[in-house]
Amino acid sequence: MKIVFIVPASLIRRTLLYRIGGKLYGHTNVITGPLILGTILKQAGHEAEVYEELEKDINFGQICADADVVGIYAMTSSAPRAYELADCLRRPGRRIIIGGIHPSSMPEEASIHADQVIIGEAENVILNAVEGKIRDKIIYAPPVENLDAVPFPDYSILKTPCDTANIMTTRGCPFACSFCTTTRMFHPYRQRSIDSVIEELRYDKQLGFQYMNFEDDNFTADPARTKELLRRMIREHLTFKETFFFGRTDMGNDEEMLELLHEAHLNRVLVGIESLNQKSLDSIHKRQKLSDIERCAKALEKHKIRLIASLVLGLDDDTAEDIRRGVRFCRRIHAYQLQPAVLTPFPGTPVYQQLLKSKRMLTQKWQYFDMMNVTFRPVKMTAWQLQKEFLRAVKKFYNLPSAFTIMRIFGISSGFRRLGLWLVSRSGILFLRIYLFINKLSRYRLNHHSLYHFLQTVSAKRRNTAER
Ligand code: B12
Ligand code: SF4
Repeated sequence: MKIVFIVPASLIRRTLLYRIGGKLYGHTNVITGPLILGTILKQAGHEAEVYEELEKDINFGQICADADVVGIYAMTSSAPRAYELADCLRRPGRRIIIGGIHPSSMPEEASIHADQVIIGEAENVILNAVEGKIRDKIIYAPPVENLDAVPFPDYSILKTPCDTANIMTTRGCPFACSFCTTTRMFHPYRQRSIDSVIEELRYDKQLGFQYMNFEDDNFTADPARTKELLRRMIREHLTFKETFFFGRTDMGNDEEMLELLHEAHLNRVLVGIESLNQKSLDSIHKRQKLSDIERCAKALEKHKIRLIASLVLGLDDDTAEDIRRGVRFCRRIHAYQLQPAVLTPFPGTPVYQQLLKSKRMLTQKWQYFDMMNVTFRPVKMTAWQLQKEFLRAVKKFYNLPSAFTIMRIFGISSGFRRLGLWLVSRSGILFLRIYLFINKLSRYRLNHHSLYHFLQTVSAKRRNTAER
C-alpha cells in the first residue's frame, strides 16, 4: 500500500514573508511523528512518503494520486487546513486518517473529515489502522511504554527540505503549567535510555546532518540524566554545529550543566520566561521565581548559549506594562530571539476549560490559535490592546540597534540573522499598516483577528489546494 503523510501549514505560514522569516529564525525542521509512523509502515513493507507544507507549496492532487491512505497531522492552528485538505483528498478507494495534537483533543470534530482519527501517540496502532485491521472510527492509542522500541526516523521518506535532525529523548514533562498542551498529549513523562539516544545521534551524524534539535519539551528536566547524555556526546564526538533544545530557568542554577551544554554545542535554547510578575507565574503553576529568570539569563550569556526568550502575553494578572517590562527585560539580558506568545487556550488544557466556563472565549476558529492572535477576553486590557501589545513587542525587540548588539556578542552570522528578522518583522507590520489604512482603520479595531484576515486577503491567490 502507498501512504502519504501531510503536515499542513496554516495560511499565514504559507506566505512568502513568513517563510523567509522562518528561515532566518532557525534551520528547517519537521514534525517528527509522521516520519516515525512512515518509518514503521515502510519497515512493514509499505511505501510511505512525508510532505511538510511549511517548506513549500505542494501539488497535493499529484502527490496523492496513487495513495491508498493519506495521513494528516494537525496542530490547532493548522486544523482548518488539515480538514480542507482531507475533504479535497477523500474519495472512494482512498482512506483519510487524521492524528496529532489537535485531533487528540477534538476527535469528534476531526472525524467529520476523516475515515479514522487516532488519539494520542500512534506508533502502536498505525500499522493495524492502515492495513484495515482496526476499523473503529476513533481509535485511542495508548502511550508508548518503551521509547527505545520506536524506530529512528527514516529521512529518505521525507520529500520536502529539512536540514536538521530531530531527536526526542523524552516524552512529556514532569511539570504541569496550566496553558501547556504537550504535557496533556504526551503523558506520563517517559525517558529513553542514553544508549538509544547515542545510537540515534550516531545515525544522524552518518546521514550528514550538521544541525540537530532536541525536541524534548523539557530537555533538562532530569539533570543527572541530561548531564550523562551530554558527557557521552562530548566523549564520543557526537556534537553538531548547532543544537537547539527546550530548557527551564532552573538550569541556570547548575554550573556543571551549563558547562556541559556549552561543550556539547547545545548552543540555542528556548526558555519559558513567561512573565516578570510573580503572581502570574504562580497562577499558571510555573514553579519559577523571578530570581531564577535573572540568574538563568546571566548564566546563559556567560556560557554563550543563545537564549530564545518566550513570554506569554495576556495572563490574567498581567497589565500592558507587565508585558512591556518583560520585553525590556529580554532586551536587557541580550536574549538572542524573542518569542512573544499570546496566551492561547489550546483545547485539552485547563486554560481552555477555564475560559470556556467563564465565557471569555472570543472565537473557536482554530486558525487563530497560533499564539499570534488574541482568541479570548483578557482581564487587565481589551483584546485589541493585547493584540497591539503583541505587535509592539515584536517591534521593540527586533530593532536595528539590538541587531548590532547581537552581532557583537554572538558573531556576524547571528547578527545578520537578527538584521533579517528586523526587516521581515518591520515589513510585516508595514503591510499590516497599509491594510489598516486601506480599511480606514475600522475593520482592525472592530475585528481583532485582522492580522489573519489581512494575510488571507494577500495570499488568497496563492492557495494551493488539492483541486489543482
Ligand atoms: C518541531 C515543532 C515545530 C517546527 C516544525 C513544524 C512544521 N513542520 O509544521 C516549527 C518550529 C516550524 C513549528 C512551528 C509551529 N508550531 Co510547533 N512544534 C514542534 C514540536 C516542538 C515538536 C514536534 C514533534 O516532533 N513532536 C514529537 C513527536 C513524537 O510527536 P508528534 O509529532 O506529535 O507525533 C505523534 C502524534 O501526534 C501522532 N501523530 C503525528 N502525526 C500523525 C499523523 C497521523 C495520520 C496520525 C494518525 C497520528 C499522528 O503520533 C505521533 C507519534 O507518537 C511540538 C511540541 C511537541 N512536543 O510535539 C511543537 C508544537 C506542535 N507546535 C506548536 C505551535 C503552536 C506551532 C506554531 C503555531 C508556532 C508559531 N506561533 O508559529 C507553528 C505552526 C507551524 C505550522 N505548521 O502551521 C504547538 C501546537 C499546540 C497546539 N495544540 O496546536 C506545539 C505542541 C508546541 C506547544 N507550544 O505546545 N513547530
Ligand atoms: S515546563 Fe514547559 S513543557 Fe513543562 S509543563 Fe511547563 S510549559 Fe509545558
